[in-house]
Amino acid sequence: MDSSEITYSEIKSVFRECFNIKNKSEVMNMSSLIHNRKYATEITADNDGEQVSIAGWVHEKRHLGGVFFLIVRDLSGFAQVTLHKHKGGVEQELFERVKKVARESVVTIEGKVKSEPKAPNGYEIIPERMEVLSEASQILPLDTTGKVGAELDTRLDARFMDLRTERTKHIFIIRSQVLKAIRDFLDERGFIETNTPKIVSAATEGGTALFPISYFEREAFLNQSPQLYKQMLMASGFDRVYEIAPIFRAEEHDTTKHLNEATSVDIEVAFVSDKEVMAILEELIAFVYSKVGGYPGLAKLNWELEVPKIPFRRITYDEAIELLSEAGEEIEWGEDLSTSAEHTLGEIIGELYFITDWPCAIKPFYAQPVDVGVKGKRKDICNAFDLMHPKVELASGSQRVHSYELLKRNIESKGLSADSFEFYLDAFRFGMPPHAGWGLGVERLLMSMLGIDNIREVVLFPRDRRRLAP
Ligand code: AMO
Repeated sequence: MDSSEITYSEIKSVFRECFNIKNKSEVMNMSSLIHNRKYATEITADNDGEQVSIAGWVHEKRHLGGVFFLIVRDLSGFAQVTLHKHKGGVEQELFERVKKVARESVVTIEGKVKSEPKAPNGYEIIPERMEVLSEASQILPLDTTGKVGAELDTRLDARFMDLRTERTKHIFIIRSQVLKAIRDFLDERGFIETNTPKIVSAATEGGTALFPISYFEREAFLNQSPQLYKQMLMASGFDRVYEIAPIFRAEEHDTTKHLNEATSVDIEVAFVSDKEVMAILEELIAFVYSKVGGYPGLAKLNWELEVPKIPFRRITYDEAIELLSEAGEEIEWGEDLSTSAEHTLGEIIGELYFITDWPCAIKPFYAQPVDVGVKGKRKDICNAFDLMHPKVELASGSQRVHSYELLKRNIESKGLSADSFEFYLDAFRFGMPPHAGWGLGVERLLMSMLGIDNIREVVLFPRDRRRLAP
Protein backbone atom coordinates (compact mmCIF):
# COMPACT_ATOMS: atom_id res chain seq x y z
CA MET A 1 0.00 0.00 0.00
CA ASP A 2 1.21 3.50 -0.81
CA SER A 3 2.42 5.14 2.39
CA SER A 4 0.34 8.24 1.63
CA GLU A 5 -2.94 6.33 1.96
CA ILE A 6 -4.56 6.10 5.33
CA THR A 7 -5.08 2.58 6.45
CA TYR A 8 -7.98 2.40 8.80
CA SER A 9 -6.59 -0.71 10.40
CA GLU A 10 -3.57 1.39 11.36
CA ILE A 11 -5.76 4.08 12.83
CA LYS A 12 -7.68 1.44 14.66
CA SER A 13 -4.59 -0.20 16.13
CA VAL A 14 -3.44 3.17 17.46
CA PHE A 15 -6.94 3.69 18.83
CA ARG A 16 -6.83 0.30 20.55
CA GLU A 17 -3.43 0.98 22.01
CA CYS A 18 -4.78 4.17 23.52
CA PHE A 19 -7.44 2.14 25.24
CA ASN A 20 -5.00 -0.46 26.43
CA ILE A 21 -2.99 2.07 28.39
CA LYS A 22 -6.13 3.57 29.89
CA ASN A 23 -8.00 2.22 32.85
CA LYS A 24 -10.12 -0.45 31.25
CA SER A 25 -12.93 -0.28 33.76
CA GLU A 26 -13.31 3.42 33.06
CA VAL A 27 -13.65 2.63 29.38
CA MET A 28 -16.11 -0.14 30.08
CA ASN A 29 -18.20 2.25 32.16
CA MET A 30 -18.30 4.66 29.28
CA SER A 31 -19.63 2.01 26.96
CA SER A 32 -18.85 -1.65 26.63
CA LEU A 33 -19.58 -1.24 22.92
CA ILE A 34 -16.70 1.16 22.24
CA HIS A 35 -14.08 -1.40 23.12
CA ASN A 36 -14.87 -3.64 20.18
CA ARG A 37 -15.76 -0.80 17.88
CA LYS A 38 -15.17 -1.25 14.17
CA TYR A 39 -14.75 1.60 11.73
CA ALA A 40 -17.55 1.92 9.16
CA THR A 41 -15.26 1.07 6.24
CA GLU A 42 -13.72 -1.90 8.04
CA ILE A 43 -17.06 -3.70 7.70
CA THR A 44 -18.10 -5.07 4.29
CA ALA A 45 -20.87 -7.23 2.81
CA ASP A 46 -18.56 -10.21 3.48
CA ASN A 47 -19.31 -9.75 7.20
CA ASP A 48 -22.97 -10.63 6.53
CA GLY A 49 -24.50 -12.21 9.62
CA GLU A 50 -21.73 -11.11 12.00
CA GLN A 51 -22.28 -9.18 15.20
CA VAL A 52 -20.48 -5.78 15.18
CA SER A 53 -20.41 -2.51 17.07
CA ILE A 54 -19.74 0.91 15.64
CA ALA A 55 -19.37 4.34 17.21
CA GLY A 56 -19.75 7.78 15.71
CA TRP A 57 -21.97 10.76 15.03
CA VAL A 58 -25.59 10.65 13.82
CA HIS A 59 -25.09 12.07 10.36
CA GLU A 60 -28.57 11.70 8.92
CA LYS A 61 -31.96 10.29 9.85
CA ARG A 62 -34.44 9.14 7.23
CA HIS A 63 -37.92 7.80 7.82
CA LEU A 64 -39.50 5.90 4.94
CA GLY A 65 -42.86 4.42 5.93
CA GLY A 66 -42.19 1.65 8.36
CA VAL A 67 -38.40 1.76 7.89
CA PHE A 68 -36.02 4.10 9.65
CA PHE A 69 -32.46 4.72 8.44
CA LEU A 70 -29.77 6.16 10.64
CA ILE A 71 -26.52 7.09 8.94
CA VAL A 72 -23.64 6.97 11.42
CA ARG A 73 -20.41 8.75 10.54
CA ASP A 74 -16.93 8.05 11.87
CA LEU A 75 -13.43 9.00 10.78
CA SER A 76 -13.44 6.40 8.04
CA GLY A 77 -16.86 7.03 6.46
CA PHE A 78 -20.52 6.08 6.85
CA ALA A 79 -22.55 3.10 8.05
CA GLN A 80 -26.26 2.64 7.48
CA VAL A 81 -28.29 1.40 10.42
CA THR A 82 -31.73 0.11 9.38
CA LEU A 83 -34.70 -0.35 11.72
CA HIS A 84 -38.07 -1.84 10.89
CA LYS A 85 -41.14 -0.81 12.81
CA HIS A 86 -42.32 -3.47 15.28
CA LYS A 87 -45.25 -3.58 17.57
CA GLY A 88 -44.09 -3.86 21.17
CA GLY A 89 -40.99 -5.49 22.62
CA VAL A 90 -37.33 -4.43 22.61
CA GLU A 91 -37.43 -3.62 18.87
CA GLN A 92 -40.15 -1.04 19.25
CA GLU A 93 -38.43 0.54 22.22
CA LEU A 94 -35.20 0.80 20.17
CA PHE A 95 -37.10 2.16 17.15
CA GLU A 96 -38.59 4.96 19.28
CA ARG A 97 -35.22 5.86 20.83
CA VAL A 98 -33.38 5.92 17.51
CA LYS A 99 -36.09 8.11 15.99
CA LYS A 100 -35.67 10.66 18.76
CA VAL A 101 -31.88 10.90 18.90
CA ALA A 102 -30.73 14.33 17.68
CA ARG A 103 -28.50 14.63 14.62
CA GLU A 104 -24.78 14.89 15.46
CA SER A 105 -25.25 13.09 18.79
CA VAL A 106 -22.49 10.58 19.54
CA VAL A 107 -23.76 7.01 19.66
CA THR A 108 -22.57 3.44 19.77
CA ILE A 109 -24.61 0.79 18.05
CA GLU A 110 -24.38 -2.98 18.20
CA GLY A 111 -26.13 -5.21 15.72
CA LYS A 112 -25.93 -7.71 12.87
CA VAL A 113 -24.39 -6.97 9.51
CA LYS A 114 -26.64 -7.54 6.49
CA SER A 115 -25.44 -7.28 2.92
CA GLU A 116 -27.24 -4.37 1.21
CA PRO A 117 -25.85 -3.21 -2.16
CA LYS A 118 -27.72 0.12 -1.99
CA ALA A 119 -26.21 1.16 1.36
CA PRO A 120 -22.79 2.87 1.79
CA ASN A 121 -20.02 0.22 1.63
CA GLY A 122 -22.57 -2.43 0.58
CA TYR A 123 -23.98 -3.33 4.01
CA GLU A 124 -26.41 -2.24 6.65
CA ILE A 125 -26.54 -2.92 10.36
CA ILE A 126 -29.71 -4.29 11.96
CA PRO A 127 -29.31 -2.84 15.46
CA GLU A 128 -29.87 -4.60 18.74
CA ARG A 129 -28.47 -1.99 21.14
CA MET A 130 -27.82 1.72 21.01
CA GLU A 131 -26.17 3.94 23.59
CA VAL A 132 -26.18 7.71 23.32
CA LEU A 133 -22.81 8.85 24.65
CA SER A 134 -23.44 12.54 24.06
CA GLU A 135 -26.70 14.10 22.98
CA ALA A 136 -26.31 17.06 20.58
CA SER A 137 -28.46 20.19 20.82
CA GLN A 138 -31.29 20.28 18.29
CA ILE A 139 -30.19 23.42 16.45
CA LEU A 140 -26.83 22.88 14.77
CA PRO A 141 -24.42 25.68 13.80
CA LEU A 142 -23.67 23.92 10.49
CA ASP A 143 -25.01 21.21 8.25
CA THR A 144 -22.42 18.45 8.22
CA THR A 145 -23.93 16.68 5.20
CA GLY A 146 -22.80 19.49 2.89
CA LYS A 147 -26.34 19.89 1.52
CA VAL A 148 -26.68 23.37 3.02
CA GLY A 149 -23.57 25.45 2.36
CA ALA A 150 -22.19 27.98 4.86
CA GLU A 151 -20.00 31.10 4.69
CA LEU A 152 -16.34 30.56 5.60
CA ASP A 153 -16.73 32.77 8.69
CA THR A 154 -19.63 30.63 9.98
CA ARG A 155 -17.56 27.51 9.32
CA LEU A 156 -14.54 28.92 11.13
CA ASP A 157 -16.68 30.00 14.10
CA ALA A 158 -17.82 26.38 14.47
CA ARG A 159 -14.61 24.78 13.19
CA PHE A 160 -14.99 21.66 15.36
CA MET A 161 -18.17 20.95 13.43
CA ASP A 162 -16.87 22.09 10.04
CA LEU A 163 -14.17 19.43 10.52
CA ARG A 164 -16.93 16.82 10.51
CA THR A 165 -17.67 17.59 6.85
CA GLU A 166 -15.95 15.35 4.32
CA ARG A 167 -14.21 18.14 2.41
CA THR A 168 -12.70 19.87 5.45
CA LYS A 169 -11.71 16.56 7.04
CA HIS A 170 -9.76 15.56 3.95
CA ILE A 171 -7.98 18.93 3.72
CA PHE A 172 -6.50 18.30 7.17
CA ILE A 173 -5.64 14.68 6.52
CA ILE A 174 -3.78 15.94 3.44
CA ARG A 175 -2.09 18.64 5.53
CA SER A 176 -0.85 15.94 7.87
CA GLN A 177 0.43 13.91 4.92
CA VAL A 178 2.19 16.93 3.43
CA LEU A 179 4.01 17.51 6.73
CA LYS A 180 4.93 13.83 6.96
CA ALA A 181 6.21 13.83 3.36
CA ILE A 182 8.34 16.91 4.08
CA ARG A 183 9.82 15.30 7.19
CA ASP A 184 10.47 12.00 5.38
CA PHE A 185 12.19 13.82 2.51
CA LEU A 186 14.45 15.91 4.75
CA ASP A 187 15.21 13.11 7.24
CA GLU A 188 16.18 10.88 4.34
CA ARG A 189 18.70 13.51 3.22
CA GLY A 190 20.42 13.75 6.58
CA PHE A 191 18.72 16.89 7.90
CA ILE A 192 18.45 17.33 11.68
CA GLU A 193 15.09 18.59 12.91
CA THR A 194 15.47 21.52 15.32
CA ASN A 195 13.30 23.76 17.49
CA THR A 196 14.27 27.39 17.94
CA PRO A 197 12.71 30.04 20.21
CA LYS A 198 9.44 31.71 19.33
CA ILE A 199 9.95 34.45 21.90
CA VAL A 200 12.73 36.61 20.50
CA SER A 201 14.42 39.96 20.93
CA ALA A 202 15.03 41.04 17.31
CA ALA A 203 13.35 41.32 13.91
CA THR A 204 14.58 39.34 10.91
CA GLU A 205 12.37 40.15 7.95
CA GLY A 206 12.65 43.88 7.20
CA GLY A 207 9.36 45.63 6.63
CA THR A 208 7.35 42.92 8.33
CA ALA A 209 5.97 44.15 11.61
CA LEU A 210 6.52 42.28 14.85
CA PHE A 211 4.05 41.35 17.55
CA PRO A 212 5.40 42.84 20.79
CA ILE A 213 4.84 40.84 23.94
CA SER A 214 5.49 41.57 27.56
CA TYR A 215 8.42 39.45 28.76
CA PHE A 216 8.76 40.33 32.44
CA GLU A 217 10.41 43.76 32.50
CA ARG A 218 11.88 43.48 28.99
CA GLU A 219 10.71 44.05 25.46
CA ALA A 220 10.25 40.88 23.41
CA PHE A 221 8.48 39.75 20.24
CA LEU A 222 6.92 36.69 18.65
CA ASN A 223 9.37 35.44 16.03
CA GLN A 224 8.81 36.27 12.35
CA SER A 225 11.09 33.49 11.16
CA PRO A 226 13.71 31.14 12.65
CA GLN A 227 16.18 32.88 10.32
CA LEU A 228 18.77 34.08 12.84
CA TYR A 229 18.72 30.83 14.81
CA LYS A 230 18.96 28.48 11.85
CA GLN A 231 21.95 30.50 10.61
CA MET A 232 23.57 30.40 14.06
CA LEU A 233 23.21 26.60 13.92
CA MET A 234 25.45 26.61 10.85
CA ALA A 235 28.25 27.70 13.20
CA SER A 236 27.54 24.60 15.31
CA GLY A 237 28.69 22.11 12.69
CA PHE A 238 25.20 20.62 12.25
CA ASP A 239 25.47 21.30 8.48
CA ARG A 240 21.82 20.54 7.56
CA VAL A 241 18.95 21.59 9.77
CA TYR A 242 15.25 22.07 9.37
CA GLU A 243 12.36 23.32 11.44
CA ILE A 244 8.60 23.19 10.90
CA ALA A 245 7.05 25.76 13.21
CA PRO A 246 4.80 28.80 13.53
CA ILE A 247 5.91 32.21 12.31
CA PHE A 248 4.16 35.38 13.42
CA ARG A 249 3.67 38.38 11.15
CA ALA A 250 1.95 41.50 12.49
CA GLU A 251 1.12 42.71 9.01
CA GLU A 252 -2.25 44.41 8.74
CA HIS A 253 -3.01 42.44 5.57
CA ASP A 254 -6.52 41.14 5.39
CA THR A 255 -6.10 39.07 2.25
CA THR A 256 -6.83 35.52 1.16
CA LYS A 257 -3.08 34.71 1.22
CA HIS A 258 -1.88 36.19 4.51
CA LEU A 259 -2.14 34.89 8.03
CA ASN A 260 -0.83 36.49 11.20
CA GLU A 261 0.25 33.07 12.41
CA ALA A 262 1.51 30.80 9.63
CA THR A 263 3.57 27.60 9.56
CA SER A 264 6.94 27.66 7.90
CA VAL A 265 9.28 24.90 6.81
CA ASP A 266 12.77 26.33 7.14
CA ILE A 267 16.02 24.72 6.09
CA GLU A 268 19.63 25.86 6.34
CA VAL A 269 22.58 24.04 4.77
CA ALA A 270 26.32 24.65 5.25
CA PHE A 271 29.01 24.57 2.52
CA VAL A 272 26.51 25.13 -0.31
CA SER A 273 25.22 28.05 -2.36
CA ASP A 274 21.71 29.19 -3.28
CA LYS A 275 21.77 26.84 -6.32
CA GLU A 276 21.94 23.67 -4.19
CA VAL A 277 19.14 24.70 -1.85
CA MET A 278 16.95 25.63 -4.83
CA ALA A 279 17.44 22.08 -6.13
CA ILE A 280 16.46 20.66 -2.71
CA LEU A 281 13.34 22.86 -2.73
CA GLU A 282 12.09 21.78 -6.15
CA GLU A 283 12.79 18.11 -5.43
CA LEU A 284 10.90 18.43 -2.15
CA ILE A 285 7.88 20.03 -3.86
CA ALA A 286 7.78 17.29 -6.52
CA PHE A 287 8.10 14.64 -3.77
CA VAL A 288 5.21 16.10 -1.75
CA TYR A 289 2.99 16.28 -4.86
CA SER A 290 3.77 12.68 -5.73
CA LYS A 291 2.98 11.47 -2.19
CA VAL A 292 -0.27 13.41 -1.90
CA GLY A 293 -1.25 12.61 -5.51
CA GLY A 294 -1.97 9.00 -4.50
CA TYR A 295 -4.37 9.96 -1.71
CA PRO A 296 -7.95 8.78 -2.42
CA GLY A 297 -9.45 11.67 -0.37
CA LEU A 298 -8.44 14.09 -3.17
CA ALA A 299 -11.63 13.01 -4.93
CA LYS A 300 -13.63 14.59 -2.08
CA LEU A 301 -12.05 17.89 -3.09
CA ASN A 302 -12.80 17.22 -6.77
CA TRP A 303 -9.12 17.66 -7.40
CA GLU A 304 -6.41 15.82 -9.27
CA LEU A 305 -2.75 16.53 -8.74
CA GLU A 306 -0.20 16.60 -11.48
CA VAL A 307 3.36 16.17 -10.22
CA PRO A 308 5.35 19.21 -11.46
CA LYS A 309 8.37 18.50 -13.64
CA ILE A 310 11.74 19.49 -12.26
CA PRO A 311 13.86 21.54 -12.68
CA PHE A 312 11.40 24.43 -12.43
CA ARG A 313 11.84 27.32 -14.80
CA ARG A 314 14.17 30.05 -13.53
CA ILE A 315 13.87 33.70 -14.50
CA THR A 316 15.92 36.56 -13.13
CA TYR A 317 14.35 39.62 -11.54
CA ASP A 318 15.46 41.60 -14.63
CA GLU A 319 13.66 39.14 -16.92
CA ALA A 320 10.59 39.33 -14.70
CA ILE A 321 10.33 43.11 -15.02
CA GLU A 322 10.93 42.84 -18.76
CA LEU A 323 8.09 40.29 -19.12
CA LEU A 324 5.89 42.57 -17.04
CA SER A 325 6.77 45.59 -19.14
CA GLU A 326 5.85 43.66 -22.31
CA ALA A 327 2.52 42.85 -20.65
CA GLY A 328 2.00 46.57 -19.96
CA GLU A 329 2.90 46.53 -16.25
CA GLU A 330 5.81 48.86 -15.56
CA ILE A 331 8.02 48.10 -12.55
CA GLU A 332 10.90 50.40 -11.68
CA TRP A 333 14.16 48.43 -11.23
CA GLY A 334 14.60 47.92 -7.49
CA GLU A 335 10.88 47.91 -6.69
CA ASP A 336 9.31 44.80 -5.17
CA LEU A 337 6.77 42.89 -7.26
CA SER A 338 3.21 43.80 -6.38
CA THR A 339 0.47 41.18 -6.04
CA SER A 340 -0.86 42.25 -9.42
CA ALA A 341 2.63 41.85 -10.96
CA GLU A 342 2.87 38.36 -9.42
CA HIS A 343 -0.48 37.45 -10.99
CA THR A 344 0.52 38.77 -14.41
CA LEU A 345 3.78 36.79 -14.30
CA GLY A 346 1.88 33.72 -13.10
CA GLU A 347 -0.43 33.97 -16.09
CA ILE A 348 2.48 34.39 -18.50
CA ILE A 349 4.51 31.50 -17.06
CA GLY A 350 1.66 29.20 -15.98
CA GLU A 351 3.72 26.79 -13.85
CA LEU A 352 5.95 26.74 -10.78
CA TYR A 353 9.03 28.94 -11.31
CA PHE A 354 11.88 30.66 -9.50
CA ILE A 355 12.69 34.36 -9.63
CA THR A 356 16.42 34.79 -8.97
CA ASP A 357 18.99 37.59 -8.80
CA TRP A 358 17.00 40.07 -6.73
CA PRO A 359 18.15 43.61 -6.00
CA CYS A 360 19.76 43.57 -2.53
CA ALA A 361 17.75 46.66 -1.57
CA ILE A 362 14.52 44.63 -1.42
CA LYS A 363 15.97 41.53 0.23
CA PRO A 364 16.93 41.18 3.92
CA PHE A 365 20.40 41.99 5.28
CA TYR A 366 21.45 38.33 5.38
CA ALA A 367 21.23 37.76 1.59
CA GLN A 368 24.65 37.43 -0.06
CA PRO A 369 25.40 40.03 -2.77
CA VAL A 370 26.50 38.50 -6.11
CA ASP A 371 29.56 40.63 -6.76
CA VAL A 372 30.88 41.97 -3.53
CA GLY A 373 33.03 44.98 -4.31
CA VAL A 374 32.66 44.82 -8.14
CA LYS A 375 30.73 48.00 -8.61
CA GLY A 376 29.06 48.79 -11.93
CA LYS A 377 29.42 45.26 -13.33
CA ARG A 378 26.07 44.15 -12.05
CA LYS A 379 23.62 46.30 -10.25
CA ASP A 380 23.35 45.59 -6.57
CA ILE A 381 22.10 42.02 -6.91
CA CYS A 382 21.80 39.21 -4.36
CA ASN A 383 21.96 35.43 -4.59
CA ALA A 384 18.34 35.38 -3.46
CA PHE A 385 15.34 33.62 -4.93
CA ASP A 386 11.58 33.28 -4.57
CA LEU A 387 9.68 30.16 -5.54
CA MET A 388 6.42 31.13 -7.19
CA HIS A 389 3.22 29.26 -7.90
CA PRO A 390 1.29 31.08 -10.68
CA LYS A 391 -1.13 32.31 -8.00
CA VAL A 392 1.04 32.86 -4.93
CA GLU A 393 4.61 33.06 -3.61
CA LEU A 394 5.53 29.78 -1.92
CA ALA A 395 9.04 30.27 -0.59
CA SER A 396 12.00 32.63 -0.35
CA GLY A 397 15.62 31.85 0.21
CA SER A 398 19.18 32.87 -0.46
CA GLN A 399 22.80 32.24 -0.09
CA ARG A 400 23.72 34.01 3.15
CA VAL A 401 26.34 36.55 4.02
CA HIS A 402 28.84 34.65 6.16
CA SER A 403 31.41 37.43 6.60
CA TYR A 404 31.04 39.12 10.00
CA GLU A 405 32.09 42.54 8.67
CA LEU A 406 29.75 42.53 5.68
CA LEU A 407 26.84 41.26 7.77
CA LYS A 408 27.36 44.02 10.35
CA ARG A 409 27.54 46.65 7.59
CA ASN A 410 24.38 45.26 5.96
CA ILE A 411 22.47 45.35 9.25
CA GLU A 412 23.47 48.96 9.79
CA SER A 413 22.75 49.96 6.17
CA LYS A 414 19.15 48.74 6.67
CA GLY A 415 18.88 51.23 9.55
CA LEU A 416 18.99 48.51 12.22
CA SER A 417 21.16 48.55 15.32
CA ALA A 418 24.02 46.03 15.22
CA ASP A 419 23.90 45.94 19.04
CA SER A 420 20.50 44.25 19.06
CA PHE A 421 21.94 41.54 16.77
CA GLU A 422 25.03 40.92 18.90
CA PHE A 423 23.95 37.38 19.88
CA TYR A 424 23.60 36.56 16.17
CA LEU A 425 26.69 38.36 14.93
CA ASP A 426 28.80 36.57 17.56
CA ALA A 427 28.22 33.29 15.74
CA PHE A 428 29.99 34.80 12.69
CA ARG A 429 33.17 35.67 14.58
CA PHE A 430 34.38 32.19 15.50
CA GLY A 431 34.17 30.13 12.32
CA MET A 432 31.04 30.35 10.18
CA PRO A 433 30.92 28.25 6.98
CA PRO A 434 29.28 29.54 3.80
CA HIS A 435 25.63 28.55 3.88
CA ALA A 436 22.22 28.92 2.23
CA GLY A 437 18.60 28.12 3.01
CA TRP A 438 14.95 28.88 2.49
CA GLY A 439 11.57 29.23 4.17
CA LEU A 440 8.48 27.62 2.65
CA GLY A 441 4.95 28.51 3.76
CA VAL A 442 3.04 25.30 4.55
CA GLU A 443 -0.36 26.93 4.06
CA ARG A 444 0.69 28.53 0.76
CA LEU A 445 1.92 25.14 -0.45
CA LEU A 446 -1.33 23.42 0.56
CA MET A 447 -3.69 26.02 -0.88
CA SER A 448 -1.83 26.13 -4.18
CA MET A 449 -1.60 22.31 -4.42
CA LEU A 450 -5.28 21.84 -3.72
CA GLY A 451 -6.60 24.79 -5.76
CA ILE A 452 -8.03 26.46 -2.64
CA ASP A 453 -8.47 30.24 -2.86
CA ASN A 454 -8.56 31.24 0.79
CA ILE A 455 -5.58 30.39 3.03
CA ARG A 456 -7.87 30.18 6.09
CA GLU A 457 -9.32 26.94 4.68
CA VAL A 458 -6.05 25.08 5.30
CA VAL A 459 -5.48 26.18 8.92
CA LEU A 460 -7.42 24.51 11.73
CA PHE A 461 -7.91 27.69 13.74
CA PRO A 462 -6.65 30.62 11.64
CA ARG A 463 -5.32 33.82 13.13
CA ASP A 464 -5.99 36.83 10.94
CA ARG A 465 -6.60 40.55 11.36
CA ARG A 466 -10.05 39.96 12.90
CA ARG A 467 -9.90 36.44 14.27
CA LEU A 468 -8.48 35.51 17.67
CA ALA A 469 -11.00 32.79 18.55
CA PRO A 470 -11.71 29.92 18.40
P1 AMO B 1 9.58 35.15 3.82
O1 AMO B 1 9.28 36.32 4.69
O2 AMO B 1 9.46 35.34 2.35
O3 AMO B 1 11.07 34.63 4.06
O4 AMO B 1 8.66 33.94 4.26
C1 AMO B 1 8.85 32.66 3.73
C2 AMO B 1 7.54 32.06 3.28
O5 AMO B 1 6.63 32.00 4.39
C3 AMO B 1 5.30 32.19 3.93
N1 AMO B 1 4.72 33.37 4.60
C4 AMO B 1 3.42 33.52 4.90
N2 AMO B 1 2.37 32.70 4.73
C5 AMO B 1 1.16 33.13 5.15
N3 AMO B 1 0.95 34.34 5.72
C6 AMO B 1 1.97 35.21 5.92
N4 AMO B 1 1.75 36.39 6.50
C7 AMO B 1 3.28 34.80 5.50
N5 AMO B 1 4.50 35.37 5.53
C8 AMO B 1 5.35 34.50 4.97
C9 AMO B 1 5.38 32.42 2.42
C10 AMO B 1 6.79 32.89 2.24
O6 AMO B 1 7.28 32.64 0.94
N6 AMO B 1 13.64 34.07 6.53
C11 AMO B 1 13.08 34.01 5.19
C12 AMO B 1 13.28 32.65 4.57
C13 AMO B 1 14.71 32.30 4.26
O7 AMO B 1 15.38 33.10 3.57
O8 AMO B 1 15.19 31.24 4.69
C14 AMO B 1 11.60 34.36 5.27
O9 AMO B 1 10.97 34.31 6.30
O10 AMO B 1 5.16 31.17 1.78
